[in-house]
Amino acid sequence: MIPIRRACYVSEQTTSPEETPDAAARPVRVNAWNGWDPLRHVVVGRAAGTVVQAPEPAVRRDYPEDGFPLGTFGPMPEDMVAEAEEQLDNFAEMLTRRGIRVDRPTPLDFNQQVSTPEWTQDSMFGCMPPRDLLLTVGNEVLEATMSYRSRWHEYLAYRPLLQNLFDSDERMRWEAAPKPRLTDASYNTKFWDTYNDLPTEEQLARVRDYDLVLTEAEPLFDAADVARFGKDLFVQLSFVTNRSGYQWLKRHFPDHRVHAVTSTNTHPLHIDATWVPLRPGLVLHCGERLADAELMEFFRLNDWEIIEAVQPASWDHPPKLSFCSPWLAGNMLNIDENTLCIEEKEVRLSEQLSSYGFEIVPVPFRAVGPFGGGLHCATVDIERDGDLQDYFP
Ligand code: ABU
Repeated sequence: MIPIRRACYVSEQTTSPEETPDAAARPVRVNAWNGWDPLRHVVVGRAAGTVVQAPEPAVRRDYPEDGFPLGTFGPMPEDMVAEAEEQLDNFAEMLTRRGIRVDRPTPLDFNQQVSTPEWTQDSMFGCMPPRDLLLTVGNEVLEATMSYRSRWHEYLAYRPLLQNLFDSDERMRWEAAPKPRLTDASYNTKFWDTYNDLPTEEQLARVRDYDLVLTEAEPLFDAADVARFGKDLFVQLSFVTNRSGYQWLKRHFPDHRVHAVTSTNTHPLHIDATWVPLRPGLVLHCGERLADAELMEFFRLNDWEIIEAVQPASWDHPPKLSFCSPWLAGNMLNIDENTLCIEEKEVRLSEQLSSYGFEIVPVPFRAVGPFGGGLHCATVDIERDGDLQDYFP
């Protein structure tokens, strides 16, 4: 039985304006090993320019009632963009007021045709979440391969920022995984013709056996499929991360233990609402998506407590045009190991986590969901205090 009590909310600003340190003046130091050490510097994404992308083999976008029926594409509605931008800006300002340095990407015109010598894609996506694209491990920021053609060029929105990190911190390692070819050989091109009509058990068997839309023609991964717990990195095999992507990560981080994981999620897409690091010894698990037995055993053997997340408030009302599940509720940002930013309507989840001693910062963020994610997706930590530690000795 999950103990529930009233959440302990903290005010969004802990210091008076005169006392608030000038976060932008902080010297740049790239350093982050986990999801809970005290946050000093973060990237917050932008919704402007997001496009419901043109058809491509990796993904099927079909919103007949919301205006983007299968095969059509175009910019997200202006009122939705404005609301999401406002929530992202307010979130960024709140973090700045807490003394955290905040950087933002430089948007591109995502509503344009793009190509490589091997394919042409009628539009980009311009998906908001920087978490999908960038992975900070220690003093390294790694650009993921990505696996949608519509996201192949998205790294360009982050290049000014990465260049600045590189110029400002001489210890920073700037890495990019091999740019994928993304020819038809990278996809099971008939996958979406049948997958959504399969019985749930059959879909789950396909997830377990990792027989999904991506082939193993080349390494593919999104950074948001990696959960960082110090020396241990957990990589979810998903619609956007294949076994070869996991192998690449394992070889790229030889000093880490890199684990491949699956869960009972019929539509696995990023680990950060399924298996969420909270603090040393405590992880949040989306109970509907049973984690593989080996993963559970690994945590339990090391005396970690696994909290089953309560049902999200957004259960009955997934936002219009959103391709995220209601479990986005668990997609939260740690300010430190005692303080969590949680979407303001997720009161039951806030109460649940408050009962474990967390202070909760409620953040209005529902309007951002249709642009690709929640508070964790919308951010990438660049600096957190703390060193590499082994939490599973
Ligand atoms: N990166 C968003 C994950 C959303 C979900 O698991 O439903």
